[in-house]
Amino acid sequence: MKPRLRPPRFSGRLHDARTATAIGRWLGAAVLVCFVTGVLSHYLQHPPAVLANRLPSRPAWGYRFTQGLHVAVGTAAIPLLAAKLWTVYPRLFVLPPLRSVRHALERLSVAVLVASAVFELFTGLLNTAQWYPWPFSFISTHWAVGWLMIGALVLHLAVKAPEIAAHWSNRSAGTLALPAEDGPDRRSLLTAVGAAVGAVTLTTVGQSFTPLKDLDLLAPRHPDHGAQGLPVNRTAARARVSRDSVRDWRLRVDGPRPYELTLAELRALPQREVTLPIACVEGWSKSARWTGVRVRDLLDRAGAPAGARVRVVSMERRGNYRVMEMGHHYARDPLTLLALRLNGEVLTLDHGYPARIIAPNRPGVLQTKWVNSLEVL
Ligand SMILES: Nc1nc2c(c(=O)[nH]1)N[C@H]1C(S)=C(S)[C@@H](COP(=O)(O)O)O[C@H]1N2
Ligand SMILES: [Mo]
Repeated sequence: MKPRLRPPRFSGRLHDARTATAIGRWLGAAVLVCFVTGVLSHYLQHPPAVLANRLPSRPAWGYRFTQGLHVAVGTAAIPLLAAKLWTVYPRLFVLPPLRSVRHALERLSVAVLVASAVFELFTGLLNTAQWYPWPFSFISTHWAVGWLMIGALVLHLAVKAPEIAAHWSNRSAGTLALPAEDGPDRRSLLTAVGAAVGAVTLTTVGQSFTPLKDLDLLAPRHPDHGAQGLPVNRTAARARVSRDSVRDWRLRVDGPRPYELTLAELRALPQREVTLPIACVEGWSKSARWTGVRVRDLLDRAGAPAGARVRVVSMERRGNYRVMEMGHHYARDPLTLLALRLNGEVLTLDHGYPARIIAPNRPGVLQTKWVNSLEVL
């Protein structure tokens, strides 16, 4: 006689619905925060036509906050997801595997939810390290799978709503029946999960929340590491911009009254100083002091209409961030500069010498370095 394959038996209470709900609440909240901040980030970077000239340039710290939150909460969601999967994995062994059409659909939706959540956290984490060991585009795939994940989550919450309600708190009806001696086990597990979340958060959040920068041991970037006290994402060497190539540099401003300026002429114009952060999409951010000419003043001189959008083109030959566009709220904001100096010194080549854009409430990728021309649209 063949030995019958017997499913493993799970007796501990740490795999029950109350534990799954307790961890699931936090994980669900984290996924929602990541989704909302992710959608925001996407539309700030790739605005559809209706938004292109409507995006607000304030609050100046807006993108720094929402993207810092996106990456911090996404990082914290990794131990939460691991704990949640450990809590529910015995359900992989339910027999029979498919009981009804409804049960089959429910299992399918959970499979989609698990796969998309694992995919989002994995690709997001590797993106913070700028590591892309896959053949697809990170941005469009992370964006599309985010929608898949949120759809599967909504379905999951709807299907599980009665169970979630029954196990929402310790005092919920379903758990009163549990033996009292199981209480401490669950508390230990939840404490351990909380400690793991606290540990990954405290050792990474300093990459953006600079009061905690001294604890930033695990994040790929440290806010203090980089020339002139600011990290560099893409170096001049990688962008193929050299000292030689900027020697005879001139700024061109195209508009109703086009003109050109040498660096000396730009330096002779009224200089403004602003304090604004670079907030990289990959999660690090840092505030700095920038000095330069208001973009608004440069546009006025070219006779640009007040509501016009502006295209900024970099000297960089190739690269996804060579050309950038900004709506009039950014272009007209008195904080938006064509910066020539950073923290009191002339920009280094890596930070965009001879001139770069710095604007409030914008993703770092749109803070164009090595600016060649401004075009009124
Ligand atoms: N021309 C150009 N500008 C660019 C980039 C680029 O690749 N090319 N990278 C951007 C990114 S991703 C960030 S986060 C900021 C970083 O500026 P920093 O290197 O001065 O800190 O510059 C932005 N400006
Ligand atoms: Mo960036």
